[in-house]
Amino acid sequence: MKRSFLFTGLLSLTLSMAGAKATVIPPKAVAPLPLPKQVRWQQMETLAFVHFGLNTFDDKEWGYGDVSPKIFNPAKLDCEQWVRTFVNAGIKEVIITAKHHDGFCLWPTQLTDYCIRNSPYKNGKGDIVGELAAACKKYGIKFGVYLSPWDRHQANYGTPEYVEYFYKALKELLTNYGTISEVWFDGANGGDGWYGGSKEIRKIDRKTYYQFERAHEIVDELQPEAVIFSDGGPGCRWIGNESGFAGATNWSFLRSKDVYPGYDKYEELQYGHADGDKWVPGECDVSIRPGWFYHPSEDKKVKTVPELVDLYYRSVGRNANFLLNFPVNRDGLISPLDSANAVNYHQQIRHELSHNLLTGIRPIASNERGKGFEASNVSDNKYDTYWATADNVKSAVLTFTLSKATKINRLLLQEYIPLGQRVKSFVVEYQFKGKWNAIDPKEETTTIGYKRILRFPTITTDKLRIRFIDARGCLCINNIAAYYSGSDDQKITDRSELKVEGYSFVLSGVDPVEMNKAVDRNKLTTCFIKDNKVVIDLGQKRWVHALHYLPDQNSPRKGLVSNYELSEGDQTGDAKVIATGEFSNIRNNPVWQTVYFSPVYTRYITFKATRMVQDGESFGLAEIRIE
Ligand code: FUL
Repeated sequence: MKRSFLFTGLLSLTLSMAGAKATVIPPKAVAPLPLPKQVRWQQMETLAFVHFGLNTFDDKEWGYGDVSPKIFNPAKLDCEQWVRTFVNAGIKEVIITAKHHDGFCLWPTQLTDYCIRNSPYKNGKGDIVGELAAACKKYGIKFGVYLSPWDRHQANYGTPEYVEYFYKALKELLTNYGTISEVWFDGANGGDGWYGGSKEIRKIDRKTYYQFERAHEIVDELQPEAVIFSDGGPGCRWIGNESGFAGATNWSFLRSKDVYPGYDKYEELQYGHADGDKWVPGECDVSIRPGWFYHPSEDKKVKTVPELVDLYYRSVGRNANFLLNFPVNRDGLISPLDSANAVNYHQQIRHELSHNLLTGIRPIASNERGKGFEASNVSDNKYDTYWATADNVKSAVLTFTLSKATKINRLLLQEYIPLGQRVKSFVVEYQFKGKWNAIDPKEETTTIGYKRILRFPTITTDKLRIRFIDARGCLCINNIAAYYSGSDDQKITDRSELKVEGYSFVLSGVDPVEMNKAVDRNKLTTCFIKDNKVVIDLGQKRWVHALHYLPDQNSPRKGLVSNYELSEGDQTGDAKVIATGEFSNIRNNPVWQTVYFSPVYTRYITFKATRMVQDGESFGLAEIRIE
């Protein structure tokens, strides 16, 4: 609290020093408020993630913790190549998986043998955390670390000793690598692991086991500039999906007592809590490929430029930061298509938002607080000057008159967040043939926050107005810009579709209406099966080599399979197991899951759920294909 007041004080001082002569008292801040470092964090807007480790070489998303470090040998590794890509893609910070759930450490720690010291990479002399930190320094971007609390390797995971180990690792990362700007604590915990060879399921209490208050103290002490990510912050929050988008309504607040890493009602995180007591802005994490780690089978599944552009608008354009993951490949490089698409999407955004059609236009406001807070501040391209209304004026209209009828299809708005997030609802209108019409952004126009960007079908007008309808205090708006993207086409291709057609089949014993939901090409209908297994009957013997499974896509998602067993045969005769495994991370990233197996010539495949994400739920299939 103290810090926020200090910050507001400093700002008004800065304003008067800049000559803006604030003769009128600035609006009072409306809590909750961001710390100055959270404002700086949000101003970065786009960030990179790097997932790299043993999984890269073992073709896994969640390593079990038992694979030898000897397989880790990225022969051409070049962190500068990564960072050059990020710089060219407009990215301001990178976060690396210093330790993922498998426990393997990318820095040469003495705390465990399960680290880069025991890999062939640079004959055990490498330090990828250090190499990346140095590359970031050289190219002027910020650097952050992901340290997984869950550790499937350590024998003492689940005991208090492991927690000490975790904090020692954290201290090493925060002491030896210069300035750390973000620390990522993942909420995932699937329970089972290698755990020093005991290979069992270990359940911990996610609220209390890791004693996260200690993490916060350590970070505050060793790296006071760092923002801490977790489901509940305190610096920034998970956005509740791993698809890279925020809710159109997005508050930067959370009820801090409710949310903890591993929070059950994580879908709320897309929107924030309108009645929250702490400032915890959203961060939208998503991978440029379907998986977080590199898999050769995904070389052709890199997100396209239009898909990345769309995600930018649905993250940065909805008051959140965009954290785009790059699965570094087995050479230790970002693959060419991933780099090209990231750089080209950034160019495209720059192109679409390059020419602000409102620059220098003095809008007319229905209410103005007074000198220093004029409406013209919204189009002066300065962050720290803003238009404010008088205390208690929570609705007002701002009208822009352009010099001639102009094409417009993007509108950008920013609230002056050092004084809080206020706007609850607004409408954008334009004049056409003397009449006011509303634009059609195809999403609700409720919150604004740090930044909101609306896309809408092109209008041609010389008069644009924004009607602010309701707010949590008087209005404080520091920027409004309008653009024409250069094209009227709003089409976005959905590449989450699986292209495989597959063989036709029936699910034996399943009611045909229910079964149809698993094959109807409609992702939103889900077939639920009471048993924990289903027999797929291909009608005749065929050569098959893959099963593709899409989990429930509705909210809340139900019936997700965590571990599976596939067998050939209908299990009435000689069933033979052909594959077993885990759909890692399916809860957070419910994309198509594919199991490839050695080709078999068979009529029946049995798909058995050996473990569900949520015990006791029926087995749900949004879609299924056999290839
Ligand atoms: C998840 C993890 O389980 C994934 O493997 C990945 O690291 C993602 C960013 O967070 O919760």
